Amino acid sequence: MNRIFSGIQPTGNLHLGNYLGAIRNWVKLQRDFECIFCIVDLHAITVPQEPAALRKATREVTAAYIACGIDPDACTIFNQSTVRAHAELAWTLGCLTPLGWLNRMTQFKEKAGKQRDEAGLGLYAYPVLMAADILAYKATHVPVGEDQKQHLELARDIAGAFNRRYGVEFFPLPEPQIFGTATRVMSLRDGTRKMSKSEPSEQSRINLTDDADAIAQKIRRAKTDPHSLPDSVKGLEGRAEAENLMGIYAALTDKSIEAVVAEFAGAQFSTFKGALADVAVAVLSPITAEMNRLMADPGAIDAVLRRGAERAGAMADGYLREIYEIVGFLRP
Ligand code: AQP
Repeated sequence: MNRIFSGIQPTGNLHLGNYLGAIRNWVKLQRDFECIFCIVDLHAITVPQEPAALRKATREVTAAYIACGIDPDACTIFNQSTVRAHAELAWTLGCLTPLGWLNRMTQFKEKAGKQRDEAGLGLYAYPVLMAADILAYKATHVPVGEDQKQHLELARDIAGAFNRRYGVEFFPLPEPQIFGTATRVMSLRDGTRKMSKSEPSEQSRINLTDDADAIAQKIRRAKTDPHSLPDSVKGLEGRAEAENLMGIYAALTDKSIEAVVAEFAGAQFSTFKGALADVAVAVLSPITAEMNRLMADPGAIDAVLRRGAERAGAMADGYLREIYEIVGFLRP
């Protein structure tokens, strides 16, 4: 059976980008794959997190997975720090990852920015931990957005390096699971930057916990340009905000961008934004309601995570024992 591993960092409120770019696709995958969906809290602390906020976000991401349609009985849902194999395997894999490979990672350069010497070792080693996440379960497929493609390439290289170093065929090389419709959702305040949990402006993103009024208000205030909407897809070129909002509408309604452009050709942004707010509320309201219902019972969320950790731990510990055997660690 092909096996999927994917995860989201509990670094704040999940937003429309996480939903359209990741979770919505995972819901479809659970029909055809054995799925492991993680809340990657070890990754989250590569940048500073307030402990209480981290705990709250971990439950919130779990609730979001379930509210979006991930079945906790059919899939394994757990938080990363509860399965020790992630951190342990990251060390083993880190020992055979050349620094030159890590130096090429663009996400580190973006996140560390000019303060490179201040950035933590964890942020630098983030892609090695991601490789460990995937390889700890011998996952065969990883759904990735555009931004994570480079890290998955590295995970494949690290898997190959392990197999070569020890002369084994232990790790499968994980394949990217690309979605034709995978959407890169951009900020509502700047169509050239991706919608992000850690962006300070609340107005830049639609959170899965936003109510209908907040969604409508954020869309109404979304940045636009002074022109009416184009009558061809080519007319979206150089109009990042129009392209983003129309792309979101297309993703939410499961229509092609061509169909959406045809539907709103020549319309004013105000008309289009009204329609966009309606579909966003229609799609997100049931998710928000279900999330709120789940969040009211943290004990039940913790039970899901505990069950997931047991299942994931059993699988990963078995592989880790084999890996330690291959590496030559004595188990006295
Ligand atoms: N704007 C987006 N459009 C499409 N997909 C997105 N994803 C994130 N933002 C968008 C996808 O969501 C998954 C989980 O991402 P993550 O939380 O692990 O880290 P991230 O990609 O760094 O997300 P954020 O929101 O930008 O978090 P912060 O601000 O903490 O760094 C991934 O599959 C990602 O592609």
